[in-house]
Amino acid sequence: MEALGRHVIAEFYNCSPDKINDVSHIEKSMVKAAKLAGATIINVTFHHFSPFGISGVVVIEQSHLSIHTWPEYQFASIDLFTCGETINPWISFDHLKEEFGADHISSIELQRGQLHHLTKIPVNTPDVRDYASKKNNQPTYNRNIWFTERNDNIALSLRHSGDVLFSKKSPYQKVEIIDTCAYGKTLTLDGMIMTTEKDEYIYHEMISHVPALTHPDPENILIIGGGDGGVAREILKHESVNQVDMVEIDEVVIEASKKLLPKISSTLNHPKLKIHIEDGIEFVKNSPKNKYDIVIVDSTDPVGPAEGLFKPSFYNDVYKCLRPNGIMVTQSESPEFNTSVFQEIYRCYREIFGKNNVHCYLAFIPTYPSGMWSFSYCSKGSIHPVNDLDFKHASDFVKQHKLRYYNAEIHNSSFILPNFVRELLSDKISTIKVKKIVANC
Ligand code: SPD
Repeated sequence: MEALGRHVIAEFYNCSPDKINDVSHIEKSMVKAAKLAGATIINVTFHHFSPFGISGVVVIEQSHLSIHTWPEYQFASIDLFTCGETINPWISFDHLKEEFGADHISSIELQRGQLHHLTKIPVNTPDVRDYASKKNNQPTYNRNIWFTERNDNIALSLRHSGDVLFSKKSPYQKVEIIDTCAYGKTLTLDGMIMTTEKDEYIYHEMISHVPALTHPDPENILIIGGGDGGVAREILKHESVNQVDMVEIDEVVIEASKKLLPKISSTLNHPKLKIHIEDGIEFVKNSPKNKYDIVIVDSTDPVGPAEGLFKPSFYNDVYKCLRPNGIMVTQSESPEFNTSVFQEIYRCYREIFGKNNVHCYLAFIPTYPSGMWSFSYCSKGSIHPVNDLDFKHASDFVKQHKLRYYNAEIHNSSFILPNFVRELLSDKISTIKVKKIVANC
């Protein structure tokens, strides 16, 4: 041997985009490829980036097998470095070509640590070796698989089991449920976290009870989106509620939640709940005027099917279908993460509902980007979200239903905003200025 190791770097072209964007498939294929080549696996770590791209490495006793994928280019770059003479990299690459549906590959091979340039010195570590070999005679490895939701500058990662529990491409989006180590089962849509078993109550309690406990008699409720069932579950706790219309465009979301998120979807068969599988924009356009006491917009982020739910024409129609003292509450993204959408949407609400009838409130949701999430409370009549809270009634309600985040004190304090959020909502600061502040990288 003239070198310490062989490093084969391979380019995989025209891969199946779905296969090279599936972290579980990639991890399994890479582990098998390493084993087929004769390697002993020490550890694996794989990251799935939202919306696409996977990076990962299989650490083997003889060095490593690593990958980075670009599904949008149908391209994967893979390299295998081995210092073991028995390892055959071509067996690994043949297997991966097949698994990723690549139509061809190209490669180069480098000699690493060419002996001509090296001088060996004696290193005596017999005790350490003996100890290590006694401990490690049964090589095992841990799966270390990560889901990452990111934009250009911020990312949030959750470690998960690697086995996707539910995965379906609906006509609108990719619906998946993964099993995360820290937050339990997690619903993602097109790679964005929608809800997790562990922290879902924060969002669902705050988006539902803030309007329902300030409206004197909420009877007719409209939920736009909300297919996982979390908002319906909370709103149906209010005895005055007679009917809830829930308009979800994507029935696969409902299917996934019913199958795997039983606590969140627990009231999806409730007799007071009517589910409409259709576009919320059209539904609201065609709704009778003055019909609803409360409209809750539980949308996804403003990309894909939810884009239209962030447009003025939709909110004009919501305004019309509210009763004279009706309330609309929406999830209005993160002031920290989605700053321009946040500002834009507030400007729009103010134009429709009037400057003094739009109020922002916040909750802390660990699994949403930045952790700080905003909701907006828009009143068609004169109901005020803090002045009109019946504190005693709210506190009794909290006790009766054993709520876990919402309480009457939080209700009031959630409308007290940090200075930077106040500034974002003040007339003085423009979106352009905000963009400049954050464009330093
Ligand atoms: N970035 C996440 C925004 C998600 C808003 N909707 C969540 C749906 C939970 N019912």
